[in-house]
Amino acid sequence: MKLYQNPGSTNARRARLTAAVLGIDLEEVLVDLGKGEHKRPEYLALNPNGAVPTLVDGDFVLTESRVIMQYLASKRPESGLFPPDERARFEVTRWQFWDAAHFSPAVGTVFFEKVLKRLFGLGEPDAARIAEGLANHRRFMGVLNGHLSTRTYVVGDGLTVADLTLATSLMYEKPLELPIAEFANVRDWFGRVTALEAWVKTDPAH
Ligand SMILES: N[C@@H](CCC(=O)N[C@@H](CS)C(=O)NCC(=O)O)C(=O)O
Repeated sequence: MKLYQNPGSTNARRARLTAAVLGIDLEEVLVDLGKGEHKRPEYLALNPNGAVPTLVDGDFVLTESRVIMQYLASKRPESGLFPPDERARFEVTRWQFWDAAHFSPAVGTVFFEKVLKRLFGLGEPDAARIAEGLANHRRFMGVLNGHLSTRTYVVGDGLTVADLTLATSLMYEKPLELPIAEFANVRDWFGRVTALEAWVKTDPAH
């Protein structure tokens, strides 16, 4: 299987991290976002959104990081990363949707203002937007922290793609100065995910 990816991308990391946990060797194809390779016609033919990641498995092309995670985990059902139990699968999907709709965009606002604007010369960070992103982030961290008050992992008793999805949204916690320490249950859970060998292996700085 081929994965079109960029190591600095959170969405690409979701796929790479899942593959690494599962011990699946992906043929990784670097898409240089700085050079605009994701907007070239040959790439747009695979992924019309012009974004990474894209998974190609034979004649099957799959975009959207969170469903790529489910697809990869389905290749190794015994891993439990996408659990066979129907309710557990819906729970996992619910948290992945929650991440895509709420958790990740709040962090994304802060990431855009603090990192991407500087990187691509898009002007000065907007303090009001940062404050708004952080306020939303704190609100959603409270939700996750409450959920984790009685759990080790987000769904069921073991690691699933829900954990990998949500933890990846926090991967830039240090440069963004995210207030993880204020949310003890999230902090402890995040510590468990970041202790995984696969997490270290897929760190952009690795
Ligand atoms: N919903 C998509 C989002 C993909 C996405 O936005 N990827 C970013 C990198 S994290 C990207 O390629 N951005 C380039 C662009 O949109 O121009 C997914 O989850 O795969």
